[in-house]
Amino acid sequence: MKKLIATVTTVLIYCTPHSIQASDTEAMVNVYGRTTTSLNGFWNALPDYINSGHYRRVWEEKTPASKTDFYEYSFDGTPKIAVPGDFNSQLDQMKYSEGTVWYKHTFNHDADSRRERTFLYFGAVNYMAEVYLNGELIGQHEGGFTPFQFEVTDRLRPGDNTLIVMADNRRRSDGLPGEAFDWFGYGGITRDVMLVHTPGTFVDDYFIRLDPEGNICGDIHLDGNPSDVTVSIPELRLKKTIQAGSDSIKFTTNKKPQRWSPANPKLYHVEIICEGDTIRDRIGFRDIRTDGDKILLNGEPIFVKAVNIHEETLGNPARAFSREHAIKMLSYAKDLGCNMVRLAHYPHNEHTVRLAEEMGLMVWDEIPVYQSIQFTAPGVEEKIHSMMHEMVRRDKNRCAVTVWSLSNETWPSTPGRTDVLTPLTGACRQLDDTRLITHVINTQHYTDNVMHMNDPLYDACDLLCINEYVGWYIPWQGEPEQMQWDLPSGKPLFISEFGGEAKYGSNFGPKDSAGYWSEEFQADIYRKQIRMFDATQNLAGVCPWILFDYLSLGRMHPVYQGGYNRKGLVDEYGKKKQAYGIMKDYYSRK
Ligand code: GCB
Repeated sequence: MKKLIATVTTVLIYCTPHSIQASDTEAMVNVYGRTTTSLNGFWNALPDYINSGHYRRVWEEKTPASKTDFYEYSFDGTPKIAVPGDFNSQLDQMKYSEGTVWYKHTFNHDADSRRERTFLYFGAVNYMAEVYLNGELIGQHEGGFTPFQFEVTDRLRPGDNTLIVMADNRRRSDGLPGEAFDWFGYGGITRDVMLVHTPGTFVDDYFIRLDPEGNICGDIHLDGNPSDVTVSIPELRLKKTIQAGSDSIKFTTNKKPQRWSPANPKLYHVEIICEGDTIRDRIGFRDIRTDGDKILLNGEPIFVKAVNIHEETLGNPARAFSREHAIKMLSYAKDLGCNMVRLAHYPHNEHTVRLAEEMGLMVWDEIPVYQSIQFTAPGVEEKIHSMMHEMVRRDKNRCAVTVWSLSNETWPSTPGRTDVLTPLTGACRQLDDTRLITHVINTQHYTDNVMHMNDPLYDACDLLCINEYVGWYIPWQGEPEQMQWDLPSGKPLFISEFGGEAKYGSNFGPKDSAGYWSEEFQADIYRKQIRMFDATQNLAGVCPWILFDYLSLGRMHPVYQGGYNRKGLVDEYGKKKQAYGIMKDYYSRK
């Protein structure tokens, strides 16, 4: 039985290449392929504006026993809000607040239907979570965008069980992200919650992929006792049994599958069986690598046509969490002509990643190591590693994920930055050497129409990513087609962000002035950027910032922004701006 209380801050694991290990709270992979009981639904929500819930010990749910007793909290009479779902969009009084909400949910556990072991799984809680089951703390988790679990086999009782969960989304100087970030930090239990039922020994993790020769190979990890394991892919007539040895199993084959690509997003049904446990998944196979300044997908050069996306719903701002939300968002990316989505700036929900894979969109997965991180503060490096582990663990079987992005816009002048992020890159490569690994950088100097890119972190990257915003944050210094690039040689150049703001339909002032947020001004930035792209030799891909306008309260212009970052090609209701058509034309001819 595992130790139940652990925080991500206390666990740092460095694996040998492709060996699989987990911290106590790291979730088993592919929960959607397992026997589960959903705990989604409407939960009581008790806002705690001044964080007094710990002092009052709200998880004890005391009620007066005598005439002189009283307790200054109660879950009775609180509103019920949807889980999954952020609290900001559901509780008027929390609309723009960062703080704590205590959730309560009672569920019936039917002892007869139990398998041998049960885990309580959260897809994500933003940002700090504390979980109490039947009045006792069973664990904590820090980090708003990755799953975690606790084994509750011996803690569940037949009949009613009560869960109380603290979700605290206050920004923290030692958090990931840190104190400043340009999106809205929706708090709460933002992704699926479920009980996962397993036998005593079960497959908790696997990584099935291609070896360098293009044959299927894999690693499988068991939680429990050693057991024989059978892997089968019926369509390929592959059935391989590996004899029980230890809890970590490796296998190789001589099967060469069809390759997944945006044009042919082929997935195979895969079954992994160990004593008493069968897990099913749909897995694709592809090869992504760089060759000099080219990106090769399955051996062929590919121009990456990407778009940035935040995980926010259209129409009514809230954290997106469902397959239905993903269908809406990704359909725009497909219509735009994209072959990749950059899921900025944190791991998005698993439905989105799986759907992108089915739709033929490569995925860029990123951890929220964003701008002002306190790399030398106690525990921060460990948190960064844990988050990287949690992201890689969840998504490594999604072949559509072709890029692990380990930071966005950090600066060499920040103490510890390069010393922390360089070994992080090595640790990620050790876990998974089948993808491109990068950091997104904006430390360039643009002078006399020359873009100088020389950050020490580029040495660790497979891609030379740059967020450049010429035409918006910095004016053009010459004709776009005459722009020169001064960059480290031998790696692909990828423009990971560019763009500018426009309010849909804005018709307020001169169209050639940035200060009126006109669609025309934004469109002109795109036209010029495209002239520059066309003249940039060996450009490997581009990624506009951003597909949709999104909530970001630092965007304070009352007329044009109203709390929204307006760099979307599409507004927050789904209406396409002029720049959308310009980008779509560019992608259709690339
Ligand atoms: C950036 C950041 C992105 C911002 C964007 C902007 O460079 O990476 O998160 O939101 O600029 O709109 O300024």
